[in-house]
Amino acid sequence: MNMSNEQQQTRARIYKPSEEMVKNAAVSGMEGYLALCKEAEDNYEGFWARHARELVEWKKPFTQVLDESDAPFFKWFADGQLNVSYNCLDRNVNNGLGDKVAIIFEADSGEVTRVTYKDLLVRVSRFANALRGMGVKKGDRVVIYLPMSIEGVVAMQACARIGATHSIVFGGFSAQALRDRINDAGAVALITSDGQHRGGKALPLKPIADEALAMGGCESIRNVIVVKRTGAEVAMDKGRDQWFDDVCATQSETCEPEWVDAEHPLFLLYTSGSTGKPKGVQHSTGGYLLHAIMSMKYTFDIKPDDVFWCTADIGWVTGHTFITYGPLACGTTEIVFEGVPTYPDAGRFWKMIQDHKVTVFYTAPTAIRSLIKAADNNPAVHPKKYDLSSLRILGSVGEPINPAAWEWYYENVGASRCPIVDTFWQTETGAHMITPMPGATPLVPGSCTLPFPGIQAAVVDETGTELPNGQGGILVVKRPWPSMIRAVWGDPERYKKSYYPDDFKGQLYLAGDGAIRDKDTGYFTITGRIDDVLNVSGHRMGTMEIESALVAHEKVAEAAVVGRPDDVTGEAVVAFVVLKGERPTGEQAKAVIKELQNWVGHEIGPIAKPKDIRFGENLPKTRSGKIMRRLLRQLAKGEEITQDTSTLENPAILDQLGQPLS
Ligand code: 6R9
Repeated sequence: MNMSNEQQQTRARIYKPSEEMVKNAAVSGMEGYLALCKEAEDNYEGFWARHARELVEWKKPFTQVLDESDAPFFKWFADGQLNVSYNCLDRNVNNGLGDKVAIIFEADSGEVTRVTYKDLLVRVSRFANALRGMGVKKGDRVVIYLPMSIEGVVAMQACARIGATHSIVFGGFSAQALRDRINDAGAVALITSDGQHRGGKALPLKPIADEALAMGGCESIRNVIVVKRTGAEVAMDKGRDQWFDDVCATQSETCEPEWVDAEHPLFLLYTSGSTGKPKGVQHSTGGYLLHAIMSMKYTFDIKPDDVFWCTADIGWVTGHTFITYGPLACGTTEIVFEGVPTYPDAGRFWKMIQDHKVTVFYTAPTAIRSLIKAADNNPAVHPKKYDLSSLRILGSVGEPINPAAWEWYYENVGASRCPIVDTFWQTETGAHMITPMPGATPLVPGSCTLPFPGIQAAVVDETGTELPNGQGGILVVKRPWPSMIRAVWGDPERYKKSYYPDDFKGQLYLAGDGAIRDKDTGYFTITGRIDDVLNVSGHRMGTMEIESALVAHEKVAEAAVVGRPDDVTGEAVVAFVVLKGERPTGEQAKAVIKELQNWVGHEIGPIAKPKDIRFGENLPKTRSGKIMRRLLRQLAKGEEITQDTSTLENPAILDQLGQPLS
């Protein structure tokens, strides 16, 4: 399949890092990047071991590096002992950073609270002691169902401090989802809050937790700890439920960390969305921490004076690695934001960058696209209206970023001087896998460029044979890496099947995404989940390619494309489109459909023309902003939606999108 015109045009547009960036960055120039890659190639274990010794503080140093004896269940640094909370807090306090601000918390209301490293260590120690006092011990699972808050970070760190394995359930998930995760993990304690503030509204949380606990299957829970946030009246079960502040009040300010083996499970995180019941992705302690730190150092080039802001929720892996662990382990000052990007208006992100002098900003393409739309409609919330001169690096994560959004982000947020690191990674990978290095990699919009040093990514065919550049295929990783998933909780077979399938003789990690490498540069472009690849009349194309073409049209704000079985062509392309203006109906809608069909035909080729285009005011998204393609596929086929839509942000739009016009 040919590339869209948009991609072809932008291919020629290459953005080189500035001289200053090259000079000062941790990975300096392509020579710096290639030297690290070569170090890893020449001595794979030595490369990771060197970083593990330099960047992590060990209680007991490791002597083993990679253990492949039980492949594909890999172990890293197995005889080493450490504590993640010690590395994130005590280490910084001991190094003279006690009075440095660790967290700048901005509430939904705009209220700002600053917490120093010293304060944070005290808060974590107190809560860790409280958990210990309740009998929570090393290896126990603790479910955390909290909004974005200082206590959310404290709870995670406190679990890490005592060796309990946390499992965060995103605060937007339903009682059923919470119940299923508590049940699967066999958690002994639940940490939640009375409610949460979002967009000026106070929403309940404890009542949902109560509903989950009442469903049956949560009998393992002995203690429920409740953070007071909204002040809403909530039911407290005597003997089971206690207020967070009360349990912390009487505790000592110091807490001896539990020293755990490097392979000890730091956390479980259930992957949302796709088929079947959610998978509890199990992460290690040592390897995970190492790559969280390396990603901060190399991808974000983090420096002592940086103010880092990752806009993700702690309920997602991005919030784990780039809020709770990576930044703190590097002694960084970071922003933790409770609210939403559109409240009190869609200039919130830009205002916060201005107010807190954010230097490194990390967000998702879906947020960028919605803010483009908002800025188009209301010039007052355009990023150019704010002083964003503190910024030096921008990041993108969660889905492929289409070149048009990339360009807008680059020009309007980064003032054409901040490199954009388009970071490809997954819940299962723990940290960055394919990403530019800001002081080294020439950028091409829409491409996540080259593997993180040490990561051996490749594009293969169905038999696992590596494909030449220019040929699209399946994205795999050839060697185990320290921060990789260790297990699917309680289901070793599922781990093997999902990530080390027999098709590849159990030798290659299957990411589940398609990718293509550029003929000349070897740069990776992610073409979308493998299940999103369409085959129309024998032509393969990524849904992303068509989406990218649609979004490049001046009228289109956002688009999602899925396949629908078709008698003649095998599959037909169905596009769900959000326009920048009003949602059209009747004759007007038909005219826009024609226009967009012709546009896509013109951009990619007639084969890619959507057969059916539906308009909505939005797309069905999870609260983390991921488009729910399963639902779209059902809508495209005209099927009734029977599945649970409780994780949807706005279920009402399903009705709009269900109506075919063409
Ligand atoms: C970190 C995170 C993982 C899936 C992944 C891929 C998509 C993430 C991307 C990207 C293209 C990027 N994805 N980052 N696709 N370019 N920079 O998002 O984890 O929630 O597990 O999602 O997201 O499809 O397989 P997770």
